[in-house]
Amino acid sequence: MENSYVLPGQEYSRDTSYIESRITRDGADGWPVEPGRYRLVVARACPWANRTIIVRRLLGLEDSISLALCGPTHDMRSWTFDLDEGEHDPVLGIHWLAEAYYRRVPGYRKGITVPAIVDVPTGAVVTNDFARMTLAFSSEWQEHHREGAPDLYPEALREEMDAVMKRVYTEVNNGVYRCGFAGSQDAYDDAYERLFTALDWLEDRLATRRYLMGETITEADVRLFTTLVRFDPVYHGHFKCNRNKLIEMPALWAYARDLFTTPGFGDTVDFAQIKSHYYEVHTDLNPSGIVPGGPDLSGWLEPHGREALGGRPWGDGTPPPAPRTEELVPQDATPLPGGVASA
Ligand SMILES: N[C@@H](CCC(=O)N[C@@H](CS)C(=O)NCC(=O)O)C(=O)O
Repeated sequence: MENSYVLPGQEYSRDTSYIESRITRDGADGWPVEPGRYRLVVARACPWANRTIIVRRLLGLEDSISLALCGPTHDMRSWTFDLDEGEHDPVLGIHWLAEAYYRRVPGYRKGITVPAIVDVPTGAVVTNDFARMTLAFSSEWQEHHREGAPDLYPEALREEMDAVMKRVYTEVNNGVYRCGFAGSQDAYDDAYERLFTALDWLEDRLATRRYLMGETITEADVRLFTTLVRFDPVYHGHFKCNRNKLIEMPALWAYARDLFTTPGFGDTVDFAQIKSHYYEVHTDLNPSGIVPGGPDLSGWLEPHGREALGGRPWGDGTPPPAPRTEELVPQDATPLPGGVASA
């Protein structure tokens, strides 16, 4: 189940309390920045985890923070390492992600969620506070960024960016969940209205700006992208976000394709795992567990034409190199050739 609750007749409400310890340069919470010490646990299916995979790649933190991949579906105890040999994570040596949560908080009773960062020496979760994780990758881990890493949270844009990211979070990232898990017709109607009001705002905003904050890629784009890329495969049908598809919003669709073919974005997306997770795990919404065949993904590689808006995607930086072989998305789960971005 999602880390959430919904009572019949009520609006969906996300549980936003987390294990909030921070990994910082000064180690104030007991967890100092230290390359090789931490393991980022994700599922490619999850939009909140997808953010961390993208930001880790854009900043070149692969050598500093290792990656553990849970499979797309669950057993009774939530996420497992069923994709790994022997169904155990090779570094943490555990089958259930829950084990790392229990090492941190015995009997942990809240959602066993991804993304989570685990301290390898103790095997305990340090944080599952996804919103802070990526910003910390930008600020606290700066000394370990690759050469040419972009500035994803530029000082001069922060005030406006925080406001844009807040609206994107409440209305879009979480807005689709509010539609999908609405507990009454009224709650759904309200959620649907809010979601498409925000998508109309974004469609306008992106008609004249190459990226959400203008000229260059920022964390705000990462956050919007992970919802857009799931929109037609899952949110449109499974979550009833169906006023229109993403492909029917010209600016948003071209923007999403632009990012998809940008190194570090599309090459992290596994459409097969995304569909499998939502349609198989949410048995309350889809009791048959049947995963739909569509949509056709070939349109993702159609020319997007967004270069005409100008912009300097990486600012003073450079694109990241291709993903490492062991982190490639399987070819049958992506329209990208070889699972590697083509732009
Ligand atoms: N922890 C964050 C975001 C992470 C999150 O909700 N992840 C989902 C997957 S997309 C999860 O792990 N849910 C628990 C589960 O599926 O068992 C939140 O609850 O807002």
